[in-house]
Amino acid sequence: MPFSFPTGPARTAAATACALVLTSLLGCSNGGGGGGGGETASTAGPSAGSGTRVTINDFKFQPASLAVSPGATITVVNDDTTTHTLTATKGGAFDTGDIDPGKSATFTAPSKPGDFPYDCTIHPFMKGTLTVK
Ligand SMILES: [Cu+2]
Repeated sequence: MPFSFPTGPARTAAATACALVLTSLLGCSNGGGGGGGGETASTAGPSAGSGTRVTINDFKFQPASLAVSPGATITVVNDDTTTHTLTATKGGAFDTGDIDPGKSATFTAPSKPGDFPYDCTIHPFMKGTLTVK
């Protein structure tokens, strides 16, 4: 019995301190997380959307020039009626391999900044440039 008396208030104080710490932690993580999340979302937003997508149509890469972040995943959609590839012209930096009509493929952008010209190995006149920045 005598033990519960000192422990009670001590506990309450501890709980209050905990609650305060939790509140400030939550406040911190909410602010930081919100800001960070916003930045991540705004970076990933365009990346996940049209920004990291190349569509092949009428023997053309669209857009022909694309700027992405290092290591970004790029989706290549073959909207044409024949098989195409999207292949880096130097160093084998990336290569989707054959993409059948109506299919899509993904590749990973190089991790170092620079301009990476690419073409279609089946139709070498098809050209584009991937800029990593
Ligand atoms: Cu082609």
